[in-house]
Amino acid sequence: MTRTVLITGATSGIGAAAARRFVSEGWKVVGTGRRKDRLDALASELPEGTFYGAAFDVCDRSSTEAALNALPAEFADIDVLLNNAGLALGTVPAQQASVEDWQLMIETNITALVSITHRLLPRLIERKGMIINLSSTAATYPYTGGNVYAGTKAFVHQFSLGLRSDLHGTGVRVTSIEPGMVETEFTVVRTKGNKAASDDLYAGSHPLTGDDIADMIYWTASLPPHVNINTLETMPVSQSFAGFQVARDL
Ligand code: NDP
Ligand code: 8X3
Repeated sequence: MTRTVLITGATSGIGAAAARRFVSEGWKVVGTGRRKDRLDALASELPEGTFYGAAFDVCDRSSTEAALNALPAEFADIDVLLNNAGLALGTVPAQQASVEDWQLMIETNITALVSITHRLLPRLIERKGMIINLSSTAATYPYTGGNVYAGTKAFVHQFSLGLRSDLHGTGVRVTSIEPGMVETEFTVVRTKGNKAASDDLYAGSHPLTGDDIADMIYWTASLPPHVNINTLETMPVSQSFAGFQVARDL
């Protein structure tokens, strides 16, 4: 039986790689994102009938609802919800950060994610489906400038575990995927278009790729139905942990 995954944020990075991976494994994919041209390009690249693009802003509740209501019948039976759409904005300490950036991260990474999850839960329960959420190593390991972004990802981690508990006995699986550095458009977005800063960050570091994370996402989804991966934390070998900082003479 062909299964269907709905991937938020399929226009680039991890979401686009996951869309290609699921289709290559015989799944149908509903891919979302604001950039309709990217969704159209993905639809043309993939075999006919395997990909349906739904262009909407996840922060706009009525567009989200309209898009989900308008899914064609052959893509409407969602088995897996991959909550991937998200962003970081800014790398400066809290005391220099923009509150508008903070609000947009909270709206995208938390409010939209819980709203779409709530909307699809009845169908996922009916189909004994699965929810895969994109958290981050930032949920666990603080770094300067991570502030609200890291907080949103800590929410995603804990929400995922809470869902596991609430969905006890339904057969619905829930996984929190928690990567470190993955080279995507993430840093271009975070720096508001500074491609050079993004290139500098990843240069020579052999970061994880969208395809690496798509492999892990697909693996969690393809395990037998009695197996649940609660959290999956991953980093490139080139990335690890640093110590605490100490201020003198305060
Ligand atoms: P990209 O910037 O490459 O992709 C982000 C995706 O999210 C895009 O498809 C974008 O679509 C979508 N998106 C963002 N805001 C909205 C919105 N308001 N409405 C609809 N879609 C939106 O980044 P990644 O692939 O790296 O990020 C994917 C997820 O992985 C994010 O949740 C991120 O926090 C997480 N992550 C990333 C890591 C990394 O190092 N790259 C590490 C750990 C976690 P569009 O712009 O077309 O709307
Ligand atoms: C993305 C990884 O380290 O930039 O979530 O926060 S990091």
